[in-house]
Amino acid sequence: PPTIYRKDYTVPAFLVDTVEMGFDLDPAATRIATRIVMRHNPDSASNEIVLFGEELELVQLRLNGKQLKPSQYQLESGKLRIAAAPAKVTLEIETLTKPESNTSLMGLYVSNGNFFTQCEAEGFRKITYFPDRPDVMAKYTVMLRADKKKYPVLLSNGNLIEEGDLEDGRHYAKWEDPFKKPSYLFALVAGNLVCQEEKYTLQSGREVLLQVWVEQGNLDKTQHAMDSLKNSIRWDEERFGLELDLDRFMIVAVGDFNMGAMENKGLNIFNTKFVLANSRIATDIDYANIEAVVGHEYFHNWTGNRVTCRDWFQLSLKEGLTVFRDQEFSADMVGTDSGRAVKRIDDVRVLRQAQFPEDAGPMAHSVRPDAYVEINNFYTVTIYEKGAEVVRMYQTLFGRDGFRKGMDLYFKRHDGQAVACDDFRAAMVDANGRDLTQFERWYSQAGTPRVQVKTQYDAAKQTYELTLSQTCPPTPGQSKKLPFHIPVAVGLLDSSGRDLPLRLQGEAKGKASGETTRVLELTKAQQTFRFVDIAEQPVPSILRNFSAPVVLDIDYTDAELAFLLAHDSDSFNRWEAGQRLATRSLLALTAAVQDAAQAGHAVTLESALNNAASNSEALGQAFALILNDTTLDAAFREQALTLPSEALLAEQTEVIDPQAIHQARQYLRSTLAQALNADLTAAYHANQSPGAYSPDAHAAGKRALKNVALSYLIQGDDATAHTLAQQQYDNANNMTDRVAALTALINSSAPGKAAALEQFYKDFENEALVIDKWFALQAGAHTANVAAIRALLEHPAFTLKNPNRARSLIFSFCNGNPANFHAADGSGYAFWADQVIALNGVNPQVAARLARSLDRWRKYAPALQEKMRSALQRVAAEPHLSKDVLEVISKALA
Ligand code: B3K
Ligand code: ZN
Repeated sequence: PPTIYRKDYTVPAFLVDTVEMGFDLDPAATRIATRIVMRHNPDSASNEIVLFGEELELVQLRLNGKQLKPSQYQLESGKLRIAAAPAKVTLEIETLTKPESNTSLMGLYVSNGNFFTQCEAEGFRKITYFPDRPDVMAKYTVMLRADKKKYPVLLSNGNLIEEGDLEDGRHYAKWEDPFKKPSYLFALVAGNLVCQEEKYTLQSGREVLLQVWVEQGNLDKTQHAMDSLKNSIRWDEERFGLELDLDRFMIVAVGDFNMGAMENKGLNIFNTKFVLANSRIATDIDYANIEAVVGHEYFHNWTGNRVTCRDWFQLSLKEGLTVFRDQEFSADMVGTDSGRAVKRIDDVRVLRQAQFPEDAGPMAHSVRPDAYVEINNFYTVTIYEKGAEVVRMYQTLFGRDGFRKGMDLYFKRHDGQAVACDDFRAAMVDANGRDLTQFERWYSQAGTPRVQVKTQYDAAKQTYELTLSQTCPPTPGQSKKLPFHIPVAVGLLDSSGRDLPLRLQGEAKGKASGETTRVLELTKAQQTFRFVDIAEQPVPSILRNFSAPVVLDIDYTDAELAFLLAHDSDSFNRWEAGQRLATRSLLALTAAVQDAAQAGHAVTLESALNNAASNSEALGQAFALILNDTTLDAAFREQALTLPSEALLAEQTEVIDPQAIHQARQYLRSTLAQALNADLTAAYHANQSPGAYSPDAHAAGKRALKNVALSYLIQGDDATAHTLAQQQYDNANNMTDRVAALTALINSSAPGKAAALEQFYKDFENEALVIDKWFALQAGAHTANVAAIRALLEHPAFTLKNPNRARSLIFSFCNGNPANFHAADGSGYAFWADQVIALNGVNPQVAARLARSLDRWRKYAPALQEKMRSALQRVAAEPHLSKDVLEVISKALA
């Protein structure tokens, strides 16, 4: 398949003014009549019309009223070309599609008997022939016709302007979207659905209609999504002055969906996972995710829809920005400083655990990529999460007000346009009067920069020097990197743990000087910053609030880390200090496990671990201080007590040894559980949240702390812990506690674990999202081996066709259970290859995601590498590979 390059971008030869569509909906064969009014683009030298179309039957093609003969156009490899077209063109196209056999879930498809569409990135071309590219924006009118009994609800973008009955039990609805949009934002929904609706008054006084559409029987699970939508609308008005531009805003939930949700204009389509919630089926994390995703899709209405992308290389223009906006929204919804820090910690965990490895692997790409084979493979953590970090850096550099000025200018200049990442940067720069030429490298260079810190205190001169240097490893296609523009937020703590006022040499007293957190701008390979009037040797707190997406190398003593964990005023770095301390232990323990394995005696392992655990006592004391500090929010304490994940540790070792990492982490967890048993038990009981369930941050934080305590206590695998977990399971009045208890049980030898698992299934058999959890829990269990996962594949409730279900079992195992997935005999890889191949035939996008599980294969020991390579080669040798899977596999093997 061909590679598409950013440098090859050319403007469209024809622009579209209006699109009128008529759908005769039928699952076996849907007929679509489209009228496209186009005119030549004066900026283009070409007069050839290029339309894209895939998996379509072309029934009719008329140009300006005349039917085109096959000799008058060219139809090959997904493109329909009409050469030497006149300046004004009306095309009338009739196509046929088969929605019920569309398992790719792109274009028009059927899910549980209802019709849905997904058009981003290139799904519209599976509906009709069209200039399906985001820089072609047009006004749409859509007529839907279908059987009234089977499909009583007919929805599309914009406003409903007409509806009525037809012959033969059919009916129609006509929708008009008043805003120009690219084809990827087109949507329709038809089916037997019900909605919760509410009238909502905007700050301007205008009234709008809000609806959340679901299948019958799910109306008891829509309130949280509705509340999240209203909060999103209000937040965007308050924080960015952006108002909902439509009279009607709809969210529709669908059970079969490739991604989280989709921001179609006025008709957002959501994975049920990010809509449906009540205390019975959803965990606190589900509630938080729903709020974030509802916010994200709503915020796209301005950042994505009103201003969209010129081409798909600019994807982060809308995604990075919109993720940043949803992160800020979620943080503001909690409201407290500590709540903001907890949200920041969660976001940084994702970045480090998923994006840093991507940046270091075969699929590494910059935030604005230069090339792709399949654009759907580039909806990545780099585009989304690193993109959000890049946007956040503008705010760190310019402040909230400066950032807002930049946003205002961006909309003033580009409303209604399809633009590029450079246009966003230009708006930020022009609104703030700063030169950010070098900052562009965040968009063009892939790879995670490393920043090294050296410090020097001069007691006589009372100066403190920070020398920061930066490097960035090579990535595919980019062997040399130029220095980045890196905002480094720093603070200095005195010996009592208080922040020192900071003044840089050469600065006058007053103004910025005296502040306790300063943002240093590292722009060269190496730079020294000298603070003056520093009366004593301070402890530095660097990269506060994670001010840039970099790896920070700094030599702290254990004592300094414990000091920062106890005192840093920056909650993020306080947490970070604890993580560094724990990582140090865990890496030493991992090495000890490996040494012992080489020596080859079980006895050696015990003693090796005990020796390597020498600093775990200090860690235990530091953790106890946090655990028992009731002035800290429970949510923050939970974050601090959670050890770095196995995936995160893996990235920090030279050669990944998944079993050694797992053993080391389990050993440290057990050691801590033993040392802190009394404190953990006390915290467990002190953080019950009796009474009616509420997903608010305070109550959720208490549950999180209680449940992390339980997860430590179960390490002992004794009767007391078993009883605690069993009682929590039996008495749980919400899914958070139930899942936590079940997780504890299945990772223990508790006598009731099999019964609990069975009961859970019976209790929630009719709740697909809970059955997903049931599969995921088992796939992630410490004891889950390949044979157990293969057995679950045969379970009657399992199907590859539903992405959530496939992810719950297969992805949870391949990505979330490293010690078992990387079994020495290679059985995990054989399983992986089988599933990639099977999914490739069903749903290429989902298959390609799974294909990425072996991205980091070169970082493992030679014996495992060999087995991974042959699994990759087996997939590569399959005939009929989709270009999605082909791109991922060939990059991995390159
Ligand atoms: N923009 C969609 C993603 C579409 C995925 C296409 N494969 C969801 C989002 O980011 O809001
Ligand atoms: Zn998005």
